[in-house]
Amino acid sequence: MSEFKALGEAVTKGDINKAVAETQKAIDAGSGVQAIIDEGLIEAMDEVGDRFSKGIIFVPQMLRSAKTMQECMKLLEPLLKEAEVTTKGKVLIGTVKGDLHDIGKNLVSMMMEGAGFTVTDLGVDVPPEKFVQKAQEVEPDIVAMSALLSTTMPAMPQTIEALEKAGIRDKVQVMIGGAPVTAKYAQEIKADCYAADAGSAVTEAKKLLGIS
Ligand code: B12
Repeated sequence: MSEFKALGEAVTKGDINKAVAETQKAIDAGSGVQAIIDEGLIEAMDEVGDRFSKGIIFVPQMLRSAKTMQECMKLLEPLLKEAEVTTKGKVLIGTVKGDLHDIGKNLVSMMMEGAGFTVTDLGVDVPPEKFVQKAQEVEPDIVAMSALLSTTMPAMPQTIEALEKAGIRDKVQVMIGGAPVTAKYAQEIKADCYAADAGSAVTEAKKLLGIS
């Protein structure tokens, strides 16, 4: 975390003002947006998760760090979107039922938009029927689901089943991700694709749609 040590520390402490100032400093210094996100913000959030697991911090502190990261992302979002403008395809994305984690999902959303996809974001705690209803409405090429809790992962196959029942499963590609999700799990639940992070989500989305 060397280059972004001060930023990382501000995020882990939940010091919004300091973290936003450090993000701006990094942008002004010409650091790459991706590096700021990966080596500054995400590394810090991993540290936060680790401290939470060990019982050093609790939900309020975790929430404060999440809010801090979100405020930093507001500065980075326009830079991520600068890249491309043409529509590569339509993506419908949401965090599955019961799950309120949205930072990773938002990052995937932003990267997809930055890469030229048109993204419809359903937000968090999205039940299978809402995915289905919106998919019928916007006719996406890809339905993307995020889950951060092992207890909410089963909502992914439930959503796939709901798409099947509605007769639209074969009209969309299903992509899944989130910290506890794996490629093996994607295979098990017959999703079309898994990606470990927002960058590879874009690469995989392009592969799925046959775009280079
Ligand atoms: C911030 C946070 C919270 C915040 C969320 C705020 C928000 N607006 O999102 C709050 C405080 C609300 C929270 C609550 C809880 N949390 Co929490 N939380 C975290 C924490 C620290 C960081 C998550 C994060 O934002 N990471 C940064 C982002 C950028 O990474 P990411 O989400 O993994 O996303 C990347 C990839 O996974 C991938 N990706 C993500 N989504 C998708 C989707 C697609 C389609 C693709 C392709 C890729 C992809 O790309 C992203 C970018 O590269 C994690 C620890 C961790 N390191 O993951 C725990 C963690 C996820 N939480 C955990 C727990 C237990 C909880 C609570 C149950 C705590 C409690 N007792 O109340 C509640 C559950 C609330 C609920 N119903 O959802 C556990 C989950 C354990 C498990 N495996 O089930 C973790 C792992 C902490 C821990 N080590 O114990 N949490």
